[in-house]
Amino acid sequence: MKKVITYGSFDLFHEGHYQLLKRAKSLGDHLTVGVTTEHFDQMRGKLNLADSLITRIENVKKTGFADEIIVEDHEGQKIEDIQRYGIDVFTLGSDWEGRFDYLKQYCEVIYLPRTAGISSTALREDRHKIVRIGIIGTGRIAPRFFKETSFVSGIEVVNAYNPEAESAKAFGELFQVHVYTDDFDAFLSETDAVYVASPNETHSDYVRKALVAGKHVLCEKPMTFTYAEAVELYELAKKNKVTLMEGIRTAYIPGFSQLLSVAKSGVIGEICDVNACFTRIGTPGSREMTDAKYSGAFLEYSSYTMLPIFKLFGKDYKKVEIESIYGKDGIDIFTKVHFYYDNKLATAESGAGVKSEGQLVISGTQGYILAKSPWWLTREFDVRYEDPNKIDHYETAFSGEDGLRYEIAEFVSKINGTGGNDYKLTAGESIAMAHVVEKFMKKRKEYQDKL
Ligand code: C2G
Repeated sequence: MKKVITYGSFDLFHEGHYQLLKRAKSLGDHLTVGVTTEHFDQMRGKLNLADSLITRIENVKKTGFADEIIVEDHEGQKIEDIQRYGIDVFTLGSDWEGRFDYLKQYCEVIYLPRTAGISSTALREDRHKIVRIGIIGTGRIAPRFFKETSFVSGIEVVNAYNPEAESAKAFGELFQVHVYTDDFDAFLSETDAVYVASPNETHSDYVRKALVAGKHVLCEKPMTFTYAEAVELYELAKKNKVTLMEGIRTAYIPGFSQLLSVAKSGVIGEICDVNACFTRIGTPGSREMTDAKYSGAFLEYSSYTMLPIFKLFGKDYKKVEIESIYGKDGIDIFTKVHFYYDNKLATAESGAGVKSEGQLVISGTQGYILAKSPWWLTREFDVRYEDPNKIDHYETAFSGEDGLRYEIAEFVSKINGTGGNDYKLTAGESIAMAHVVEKFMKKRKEYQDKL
């Protein structure tokens, strides 16, 4: 019996997939089809799958060509499968020509002609029109955002807005988009969504204006400085039926989701303490080092450090204490936030003029999780135990440099209603963070008023 194997995502199942499976089947007597998991697809850069794994498997099954369907979930699995199932022929469409020649030492490799004129990507784009996004603020992060959008299907940067003419001009020339400097309404009218990356104190006004105009909003953290305003903005988004998402990147990174799942799985016993630290000594004169009113250690980095705490312990802490070390003009160069829960403790530490070990430690009754810097761009972490010789190491693929593409992909999925439940960063968690921000601002202002 001649055994054939092929693989694919088979998202939005189409004629190209059907023809491929038909031809694959005709290469032998028995066809095994490997359908990829979402996690595996994410790792290989396919971020916006529309159909669930079950739907994709069902669609392959319906063709009647597959004698066996398996799930592909990791790199290197193809070699394992070929040996395990005694495969004679490995086949894929001609778009993969040459890429799997290394399998020739195990079986025959055949690239079948690809069906012209149809693809899942094109279907996804037909189903959901491309999100036209405008960037508000063309400072440090905007160029990175622009580049990262090109890795996510279904979104395109169409324009930008910055009242500072010089920065606007430079950005426009670099990226060949029109940058508005005064007519905000005209800027908005060309978009479906906006990314707010302007100075912190301007975030909430832009968010409100965009939401009122019915635009989806992705806003850099911190979105607002007060609890009431956070509530107001999420309600406004709900009322206008648009997506509002706070850009706390870590929340959307696959490795971070995995870390949370492992922490909650019970392997470290009951979780008792979370300690998250993020420090960066910025260049002298930069906002985070000098803007005592709207920047500083806490406002720049505590969204990251509070995130694992709220994700693991929830947002209903019993008490919060905030302590800072202040620098020139009363800017906080180091801030520690202590959260007290029922029989659980947590600390969020941020530094903008103090350097420390930027790590995340989650302590439990059986062991602990250690994620080293840069844990906020989670690529790997350890589970450690009393026995120092026993360490379970986890690594997750991470594409790009700054993880922004995962946040953008999540934003697109939410807009298209394909993102599933809102669990990565809920409105409630974002609002709870704004509440802590408000307490911090009050305390820092009291200190500054006495200077
Ligand atoms: N295909 C085709 N004609 C098209 C589109 C796709 O023949 N118009 C083929 C692809 O070449 C592939 C199969 O259909 O052999 C499944 O395609 P995808 O769902 O896009 O999966 P792919 O990303 O190619 O995954 O481990 C996974 C494999 O590497 C392939």
